[in-house]
Amino acid sequence: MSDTGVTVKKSADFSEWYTEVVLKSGMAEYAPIKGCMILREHSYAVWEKIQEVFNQKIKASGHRNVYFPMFIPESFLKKEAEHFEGFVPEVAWVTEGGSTPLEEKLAIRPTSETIIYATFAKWIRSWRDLPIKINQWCNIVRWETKATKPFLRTREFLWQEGHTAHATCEEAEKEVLDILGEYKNIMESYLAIPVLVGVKTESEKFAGALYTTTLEAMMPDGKALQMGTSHNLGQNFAKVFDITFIGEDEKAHQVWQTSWGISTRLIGALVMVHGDDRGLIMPPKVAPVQAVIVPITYKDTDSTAILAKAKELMEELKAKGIATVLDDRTEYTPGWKFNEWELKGAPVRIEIGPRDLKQNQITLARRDTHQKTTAKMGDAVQAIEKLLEEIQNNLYAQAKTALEEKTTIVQNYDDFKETLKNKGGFIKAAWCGSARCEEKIKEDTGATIRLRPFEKEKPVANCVCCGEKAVEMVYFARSY
Ligand code: 86X
Repeated sequence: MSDTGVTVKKSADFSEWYTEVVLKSGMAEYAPIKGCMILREHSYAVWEKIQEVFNQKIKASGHRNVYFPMFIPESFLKKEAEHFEGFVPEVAWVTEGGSTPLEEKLAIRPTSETIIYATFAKWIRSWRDLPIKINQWCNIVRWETKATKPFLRTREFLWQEGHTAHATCEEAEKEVLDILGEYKNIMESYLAIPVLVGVKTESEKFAGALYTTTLEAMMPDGKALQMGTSHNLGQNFAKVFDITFIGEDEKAHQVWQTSWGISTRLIGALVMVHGDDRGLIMPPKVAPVQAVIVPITYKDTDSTAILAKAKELMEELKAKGIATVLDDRTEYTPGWKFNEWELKGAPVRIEIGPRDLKQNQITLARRDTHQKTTAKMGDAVQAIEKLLEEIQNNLYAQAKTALEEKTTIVQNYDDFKETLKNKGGFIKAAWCGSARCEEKIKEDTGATIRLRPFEKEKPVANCVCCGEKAVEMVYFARSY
């Protein structure tokens, strides 16, 4: 196998396969800084698509984008001492400007609650100033000590963080769920990745929150991946940062807040869930290149007519909003181009060769199933639009089946441990609600409660750990 293609099978060494795919497809490059990565054109385009979709949604519901400084004075972080303690080892600091020590050292934002909420306190005076609904797209730095992995865990990453302040608890509650719904839509309808939604347990939630809602996906190696979170912060930060308003009742109240985020981690999930032994498979709705036209021409033969047809088709497809590339490079053979575009995950390949030309048709190859079909030149656009839709749906359906296959209901602790060891995935089991059992299971098996589902089901048995009466069914898994 050449050094340009993927040399490791997804089923043979999942971790190696992943690294090869992100590097060789042109998504990412290691940076000359430990734990950091370069997002290249092919992944940044996916991020831009996510931004486009999410921006459109949140703006329609009255949110506005802003930008706060990336430097956070130490005293700000210390204001929420309780949550801060646990995060201290992950904070990167700026201590000098030029060669002059700073009077107060500055954190490079690990998240922006403190600087944003200190500002909210200045903006908010009366109920007329509410709600405030802002979002920022930015970079975040967390000095990870665990092993890093492109997209999934790097010391610097890109995300959006939304921050809102409301007059009532109900309004904040609705905001948390509205955003969770938008996240679910992006993950399922665009990235074609099915997710479970629910609430984190007390020990897994963000310490600054009343409760944390989460979206969790299943990776092919049986490990869960948190795809996004939306927190109801209650009045916790309002107390610390003194964010009060005079209500219509002319009395002082503290605001109710939410914060929420998704990150470039989503791109890692997309690679893991959809990729195969030939490389990436891009869901059409986020694919930077949705269709690639490869003219089947060879050296020393006249390709004028084929190229003319190819150009004509490209213009037609572009006019219909289909991201199309005509790969008319002469220095590569058609076969070489096929491999490269498969590696890059272009969902549809369009071939136009001498035979196609003669029959006034095109040959279409699907990236997901490798099926080949032909279409009359006059029906090309319609056929391609239909194919893109089918691929989008098929990728979701496949991922959904994989998620279901990797979800096991267990009744007792022996089955729990057996399943986790042999199969991994989500384990749905009855839980008594105690942190003690949750902790014991984590110690024994490495699995944590990923979420308590919104859709409640009656416990099928007693608590999988202690055997006492269970209060609910929850999802356990080992996770990234
Ligand atoms: C928690 C909470 C929240 C907005 C989100 O999950 C979505 C977007 N923020 C983030 N968190 C921290 O607060 C935190 C704080 C420090 Cl100082 C740190 F070093 C790491 C952190 N990691 C997560």
